[in-house]
Amino acid sequence: MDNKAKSVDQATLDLIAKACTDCASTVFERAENMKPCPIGSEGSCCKGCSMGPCRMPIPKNKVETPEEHKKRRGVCGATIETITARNFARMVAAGTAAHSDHGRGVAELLLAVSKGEASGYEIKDEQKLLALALEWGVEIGNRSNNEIAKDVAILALNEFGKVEGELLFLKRAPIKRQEIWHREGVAPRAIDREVVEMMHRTHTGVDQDYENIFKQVARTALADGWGGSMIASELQDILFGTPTPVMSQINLGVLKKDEVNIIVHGHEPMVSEMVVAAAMDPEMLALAASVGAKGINLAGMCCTANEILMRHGLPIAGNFLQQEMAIVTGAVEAMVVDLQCIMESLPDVASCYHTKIITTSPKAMIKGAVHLEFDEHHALESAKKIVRLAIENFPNRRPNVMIPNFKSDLVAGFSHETINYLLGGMFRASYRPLNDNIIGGRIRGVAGVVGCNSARETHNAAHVAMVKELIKNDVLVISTGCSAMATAEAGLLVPEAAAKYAGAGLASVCEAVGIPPVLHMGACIDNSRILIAATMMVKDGGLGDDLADLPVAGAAPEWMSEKAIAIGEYFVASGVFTVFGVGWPTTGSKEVTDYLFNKVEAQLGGKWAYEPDPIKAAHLMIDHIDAKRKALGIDKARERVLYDMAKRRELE
Ligand code: SF4
Ligand code: MSK
Repeated sequence: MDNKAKSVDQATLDLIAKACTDCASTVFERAENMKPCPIGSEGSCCKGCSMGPCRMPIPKNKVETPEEHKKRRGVCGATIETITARNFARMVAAGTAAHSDHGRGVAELLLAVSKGEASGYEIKDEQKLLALALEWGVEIGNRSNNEIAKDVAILALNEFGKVEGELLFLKRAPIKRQEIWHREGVAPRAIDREVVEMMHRTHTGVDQDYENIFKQVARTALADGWGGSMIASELQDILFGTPTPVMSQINLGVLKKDEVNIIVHGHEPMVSEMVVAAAMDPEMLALAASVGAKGINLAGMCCTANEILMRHGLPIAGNFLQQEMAIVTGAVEAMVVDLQCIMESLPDVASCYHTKIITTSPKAMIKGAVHLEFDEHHALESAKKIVRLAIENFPNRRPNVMIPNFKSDLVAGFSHETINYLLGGMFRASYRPLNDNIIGGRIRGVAGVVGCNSARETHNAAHVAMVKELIKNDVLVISTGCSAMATAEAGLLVPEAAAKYAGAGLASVCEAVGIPPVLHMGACIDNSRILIAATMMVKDGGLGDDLADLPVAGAAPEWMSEKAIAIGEYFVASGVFTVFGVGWPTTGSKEVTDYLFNKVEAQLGGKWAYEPDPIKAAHLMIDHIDAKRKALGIDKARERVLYDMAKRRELE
């Protein structure tokens, strides 16, 4: 691949070139040297037991006869349908486990804080704590915040392994949605239970009816979206504050030549929150000055970046495919990592420079990194150790420093509460104005565009192209994760982007409210906020009585992680049409793929689609939104508004 085709971001391209000069091996180079396995990528390989691995690809260059299809079985007799379903199911189980274990960690921290065992942390959003306590039936009375938080934390931890009942947050969904989950037998019970059952049912010789496997797939994914992820977002807001709109900057140009640069990378804000506090500590600032630095510059990477951006306005250095590029600048003293989406190559890249890679979690160690285990009970001390190590590394910078002069402004922090407030005001906070604008046709619908980057595609290209196409067609975009960062780097996360890129209807609403046409809603874990926002749209009325009735769609055009598949599945199981790009992991079985792309809609109201072309994918979403508008009887309103706009343009 020509270097220019590796990214649409010039800072990344400049650093890919620098990495070549510095002899640093990066993901872009490795992706060229390692082609994806064609059998694995279509889901046709099973390594479920030692009689295999059994590989059963679709015969190339010929149409498979029914007899040939029958012969595509593993040694144990498993059909290709069972095998592709099992592979998909295990991705969902892994993704759900990742998000949910994150959620468990936050609940454990809240419990420790409530008992006074985690100095440095405190309850920052009392209102949210009380609201959740009320929702979960925790007594408030004259009890202290810590007493209430203790009960809330125990209830949250109970969600992972309780012996009876269903997940508490399911009750947040519209009634009709809850009825669908019950009718289909997919309402999750306890989070750990669903993941364990998914792993059990996909063990060799257990569940061998792919449609039955997919019931558990839906239940497991719902345990992520309406369970583990939602617990993480809610409790993080209670502990660290609910995000409100904040201005900041993004891209590798946020690194500073004359300051100690520390990058916090991964997903959990528990570590990064304390690193933020430590970096502002006078003792640390004095130490930085003593080694000749003008200050300490903290920036984020991947979803940790989203967490500290939303709550502190700290800048973002980049998204998933930019993690090695940050080190290639030669200007990063330390990259502090916790969990998820961290490339094992980081210490190797860092060996070409002076950067220290610091792992902090006992769950995620990397050979070649410095391990400074983070102790939540002495959090600030742990964070200071990390910051000190970075400062002491500043004099070791080598001459090969090159910080690209690229950074973009952005506005982030659109939690569900913020959208509610911005649209309706403090005393009549509601989604009514959003619904009215959708019903009236100024806003055609809402799209959640989320997910990763993949080294199999041009970095950021699909995110930016898809989102531009959606907003041009008056679709308001809600974004999280690396997708939000991709569009931020392209300048779409500022209010001025509405006039430049959005259709006339959407632009008029953005201008009136003062919001960008793409709303940054947080990290991957915060996709659960999108579920809440969609639920509020249903509850405010006029757009049907289920999530599946809404003119909304979801997409992950550059997905790569198993977490993305879990997220997509909980969108589908919540009634949302969801389009993925890059590649589709069940193409080995036409029947299973057809089930996910069509048949599942009759059961759950949502369905999957695969379309690697981001413009075509955007139009699949727009067509779906238009079909939902028609079903709601609000398509005429839009036609009228479009006519008015056209007339207005003619006049202009
Ligand atoms: Fe092959 Fe069946 Fe073993 Fe899978 S479980 S590797 S299909 S024998
Ligand atoms: S960080 S899961 S690459 S969005 Fe959440 Fe980005 Fe995907 Fe990781």
